[in-house]
Amino acid sequence: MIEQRRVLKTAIPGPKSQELHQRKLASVSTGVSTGLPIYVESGQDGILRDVDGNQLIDFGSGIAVTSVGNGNQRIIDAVQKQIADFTHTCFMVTPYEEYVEVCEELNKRTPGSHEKRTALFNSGAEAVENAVKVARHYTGKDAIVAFDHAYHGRTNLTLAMTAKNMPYKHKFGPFASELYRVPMAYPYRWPGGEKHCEAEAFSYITDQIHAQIGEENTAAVIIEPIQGEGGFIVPPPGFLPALAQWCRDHDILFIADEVQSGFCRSGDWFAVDHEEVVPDIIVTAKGIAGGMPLSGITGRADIMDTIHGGGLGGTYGGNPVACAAALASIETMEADDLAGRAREIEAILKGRLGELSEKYEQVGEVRGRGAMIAMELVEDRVTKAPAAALTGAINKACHERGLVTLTCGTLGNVFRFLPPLTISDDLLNEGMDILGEAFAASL
Ligand code: PLZ
Repeated sequence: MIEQRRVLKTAIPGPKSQELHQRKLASVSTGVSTGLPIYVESGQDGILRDVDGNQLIDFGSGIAVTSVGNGNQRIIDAVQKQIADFTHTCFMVTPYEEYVEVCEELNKRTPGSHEKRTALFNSGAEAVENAVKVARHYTGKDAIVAFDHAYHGRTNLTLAMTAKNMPYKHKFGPFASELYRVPMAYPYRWPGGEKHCEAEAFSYITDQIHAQIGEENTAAVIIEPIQGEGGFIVPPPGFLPALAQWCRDHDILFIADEVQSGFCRSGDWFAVDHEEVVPDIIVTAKGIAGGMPLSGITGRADIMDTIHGGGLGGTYGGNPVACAAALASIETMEADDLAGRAREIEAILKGRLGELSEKYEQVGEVRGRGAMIAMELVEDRVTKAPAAALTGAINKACHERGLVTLTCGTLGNVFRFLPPLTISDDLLNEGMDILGEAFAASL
């Protein structure tokens, strides 16, 4: 057990971390960079302990993964038992119950009461790729529509769907074809103003698909119901239901990428649940398995079961240890009402960020749902010029004070909060105190 308390024994990063970092620089490709080079020794709930004995408050959850907390006893027990039983057979060679049970859980908990089927993979990007494969196979159409500010992964196909050039796409092309991008319903920056965002975005997007691609050529529209890496952009109420309905009316599949927003993160099991949107296919990963690599696509049975035997799979997809962890995570979320906890976290974070927003004109907007909250920073509220340098400076100042924070946004000016759902109120508030100090020190 790690005491849930911030402890700073050395400067951040400390000498042992610095030494490890020298080894990293000499051994790991420059392509893989680290935001905060403290080398982690152990972690539990709201705390990460580094090799120098510092205890940092975790506002990142390894990018929205450890929602049930590091050091979660249910996960430890389930993983240890599964490792002792067997670690791998390959589900396509000789199957096992844990895989089936995770699929049953996903079919049951994802939106919609219709018959569903699931397939499991390893990473979010791999699952997104498979959702695209299934959509093209089922519809017999090629075009896939993604959005400005979208993030769907780093593989070649998903990079074609990901919006941001640096660092993801730069010089890594050419990218897969038949991927199209349309504007996102981004209330804070909608040209016609926030009030008109929903209606204007909907007609702009559907007109563009009609004119530039053709509904009859469009296999699927894929959207993050709350955009993650792109800046925690929450579309205006009504936008997702209208878009999903339009897709249905035109035999286009509506795919929700809930890799980041899913599994209680947004204050409900899935972010689409807030507006009762039922996707044809939902993509899940990250929070599903408490840190073990696992992802899935869950879709209408009639879609998922058109795929020929052997058409989907992979050596490790639905690995038994990852599945055991997923079952323990889901059990924890249910037993401990982590969706409810995410809503409590939202209230605390939005309260504290509201105070910052009153104090500093640079806080352009506070937005998000559950334990997926962000503030967008601007030079001033009139021009809304993105304040990327300030965002980076505050992030660094938080790190130095023992708070693990993350930024995001296509323009690099969004500060995001993704604490484990098991973090204590005290650590949340202490983290927000640190943020306030870091803000003041960075202006
Ligand atoms: N879809 C919505 O958020 C992963 C990326 C971190 P993988 N987001 C974190 C980085 O810089 O690589 C993500 C996501 C959404 C898909 C993915 C991809 O998931 O498990 O990283 O492949």
